[in-house]
Amino acid sequence: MNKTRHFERLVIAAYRLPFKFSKTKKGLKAEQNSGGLVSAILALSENFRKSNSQIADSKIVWAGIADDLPGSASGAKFENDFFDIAPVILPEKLNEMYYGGFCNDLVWPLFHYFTSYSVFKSEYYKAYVEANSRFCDEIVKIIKPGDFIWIHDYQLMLLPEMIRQKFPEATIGFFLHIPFPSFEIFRLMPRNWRESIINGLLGADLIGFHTNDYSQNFIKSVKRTTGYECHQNQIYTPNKLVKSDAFPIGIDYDKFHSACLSEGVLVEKSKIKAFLSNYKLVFSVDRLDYSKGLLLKLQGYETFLELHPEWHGRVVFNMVVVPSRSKIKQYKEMKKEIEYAVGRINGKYNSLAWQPIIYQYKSLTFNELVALYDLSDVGLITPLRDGMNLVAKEYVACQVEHTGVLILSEMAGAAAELSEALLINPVDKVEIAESICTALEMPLEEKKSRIVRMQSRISNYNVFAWAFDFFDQANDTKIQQKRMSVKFVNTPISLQIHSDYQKADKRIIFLDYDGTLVPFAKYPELATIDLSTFDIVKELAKDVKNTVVIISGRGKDFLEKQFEGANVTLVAEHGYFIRPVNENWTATLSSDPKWKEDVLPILTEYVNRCNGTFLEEKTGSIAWHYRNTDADFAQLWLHELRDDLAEIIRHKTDFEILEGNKVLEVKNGRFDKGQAATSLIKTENFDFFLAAGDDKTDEYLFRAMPESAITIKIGLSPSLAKYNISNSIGLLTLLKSFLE
Ligand code: GDG
Repeated sequence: MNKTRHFERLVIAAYRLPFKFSKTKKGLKAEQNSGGLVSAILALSENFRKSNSQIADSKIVWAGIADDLPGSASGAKFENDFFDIAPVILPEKLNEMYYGGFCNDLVWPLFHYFTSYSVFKSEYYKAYVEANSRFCDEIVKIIKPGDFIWIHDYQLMLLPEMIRQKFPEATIGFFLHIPFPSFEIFRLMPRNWRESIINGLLGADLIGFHTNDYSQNFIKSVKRTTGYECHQNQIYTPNKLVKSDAFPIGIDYDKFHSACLSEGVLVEKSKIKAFLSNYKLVFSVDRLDYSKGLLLKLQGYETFLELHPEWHGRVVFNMVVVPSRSKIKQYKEMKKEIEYAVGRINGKYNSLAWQPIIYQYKSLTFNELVALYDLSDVGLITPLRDGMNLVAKEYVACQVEHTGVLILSEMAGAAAELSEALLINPVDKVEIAESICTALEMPLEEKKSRIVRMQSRISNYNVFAWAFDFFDQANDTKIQQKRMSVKFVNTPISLQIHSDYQKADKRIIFLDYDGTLVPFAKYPELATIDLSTFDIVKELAKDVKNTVVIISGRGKDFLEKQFEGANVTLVAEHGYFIRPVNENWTATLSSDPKWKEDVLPILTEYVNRCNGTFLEEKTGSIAWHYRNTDADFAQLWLHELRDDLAEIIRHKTDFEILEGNKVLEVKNGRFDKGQAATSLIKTENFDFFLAAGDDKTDEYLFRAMPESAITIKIGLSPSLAKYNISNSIGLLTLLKSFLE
């Protein structure tokens, strides 16, 4: 698993530090915090020491909040053998609005689909931005080249981009521990909040989720929010490629599995057996949270007792609820309701010899927890939503004798990997009840075969495999970015282009219009050229050594209007019309407009079907624009439209469907930008060729250029062009440099 070293040092940024601090006579004492992330990273740090891992420095740096740190210690550094700690100090009020407010009153419920619990307050959002930027301030103080910055969870979704702004070359990974909801839920956030979250996350090189569903939800939200091009799990932002993928978090399997036979656990097991050896045991441990489905779980167990009286006196449900967010009113009420339900069920079924539920509201020690996992016949894990749920995996790891059965909610991320569990819908009381019965009565052989399969899976993809898989993919993403950026017009390349330009005596420069010289607008007529861009083109065209060609899919009137007063050659409608400097327009072929009678009704039908789309009719073509409609929705119609059009133009060899940036165009005649460019190139003996364009129709142009030409794709997607420039601004900077 451990291969070449990818990074020098691991820097973790997570909301909370892995330690609690307390003052002692000797100074500050640090004690480990509990929780899945802390255990995972602690296990990793031990692994780094033992093995030749991908990270050279075995000491991890951890930036996080230390709310128990005395104010005077602000900015201090704490070190132990495993960690250097960079404490982030937030004023209490800010933390309340940020963590209590935006994180736990909005993001947590919303991302767990509890929309009615979500509170949308602008002061919460302001605090979220402020707190993320304070994290950024601390981190930029400590990061060094070669660091891998790994940011964790929903409290820090703006941080990747904030760090990227200060360190454009940094390697940044982000991992979300909770679900990423469907766009329908995510879009409930005000537009600028959700845009900043998406852009914040896209500052990372790699974004990890527990499941493929969450990753796909995220990509869909990226598409809908930013319109960036996405291919499978790759997102092409204007600056770089970003990857989004599933990395189901694992546990330290061996630690749990081997603990079952440890001295400490054996002691705890004998204590439990002393009281409960006559009963079958059902067990659950959850943080007190509405996402965990605690009340419904109790109702499921109650239904089991109702439907299966034969189990009365023979089974005990050990329900442990771990205190969490206990200051919040909603949580206090939930605790009361749970305790009321436990009391009611016990009251109904208790006898002198038997109590059906043993309820504990507390934290367990590791040994107590493992002993309960090991001894319990049924693990009852029934969250309404859960990013992953480590408890389910830990329960499976502790089945050393293969005698337990896991009942697991299909709403937990873990369900994707633990398919041999009895999967239930957590709101279905009867299904929970029947699954408990099935689990209790399951033959040993079947239990064993289910557990063994799950154990094999989670022991292979354990917490180390999870982390190293993430590091590997982050490294691969960096390599892929570099490969792409080789094509980027960086400073040495632009100096070379500039020098070639200076040396040349007869230059021809082809410039596409939309997306190349001018950014896209909602409607084509709104995308007009601004004065500074016009001046650059006009000045370039003034140089007698230059032939500047504007080569576009636009109609001739529009282009004429935009470039009035500039000595440029105009190519309109993808090469259908050409107007050399000081000459009139000529059509490259004659066309009978009757063809439109066949095509127009079909395209009009799609305008009516697909809200927000519209037609642009030109002399030699008709374009269906779908920029202003939902991208996924339009994709669905596109398939159908292509089919319908293919039917019509099947027998017409001189018809073509052209696909540009959010536009599908039907044209008749074999003409394209490439043919137009070729005819212009032949007119003189040019010794410098430059062509810039942004969409598929420009690929004809690039293909027609001679080998020596400088071809530039605007944007990041794959292209025949030699170079890429992120956006129009970059191209204009290059063109402007020619004038200096
Ligand atoms: C978030 C996501 C995702 C619990 N009680 C005790 C105790 N624990 C330990 C368990 C487990 C961890 O805490 C809980 O992890 P979960 O995954 O179940 O849940 P969240 O805390 O909500 O975690 C979740 C996770 O992040 C990781 O990405 O799986 O979906 O919500 O390790 O063992 N440990 C001890 N005593 C307890 O009483 N010693």
